[in-house]
Amino acid sequence: MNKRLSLTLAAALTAAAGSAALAADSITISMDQLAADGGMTPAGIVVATPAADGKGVVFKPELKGLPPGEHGFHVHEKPDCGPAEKDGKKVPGGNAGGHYDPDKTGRHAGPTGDGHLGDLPALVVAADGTATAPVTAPRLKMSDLSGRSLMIHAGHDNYADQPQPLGGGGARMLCGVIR
Ligand SMILES: [Cu+2]
Ligand SMILES: [Zn+2]
Repeated sequence: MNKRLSLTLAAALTAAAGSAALAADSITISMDQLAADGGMTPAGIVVATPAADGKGVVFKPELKGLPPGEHGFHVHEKPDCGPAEKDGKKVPGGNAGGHYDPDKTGRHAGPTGDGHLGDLPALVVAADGTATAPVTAPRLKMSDLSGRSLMIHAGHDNYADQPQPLGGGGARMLCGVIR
């Protein structure tokens, strides 16, 4: 192989490696609907990518069959969507643990607050039951995501611990492990 050809080849390989690294910047999360008995049914995906301005993470949902309206949307601390047992009953999604809170603030303060880092802007489901509107979390980094889970709650999120704890979202409705 002559020198020029090997240099061209090296440049091509470097370019290929570069585009592979770019593709790896997005994470596709498979979401499951959580049943009361602990069962799980696939409900679509959410794709996480770095925000274009370099600040935060954009979550782009492709989900259907959901109750219309706003739903609490959080990164939870553990990569497990299975049910937990409490007082002899199954709690869907309980194994995901609490909201991702690396600074141990112990406070649910919403996407722009100074509490849980896993507090995302609410997910909006349209009247036809689909969710496609992107959600931008300004304080998160892509490096916060792997090894955690993404959760959508049955109820809304008021970004506070009053009048109900954790924004009042209640039951865990959809969950996906973030690989
Ligand atoms: Cu949650
Ligand atoms: Zn929270």
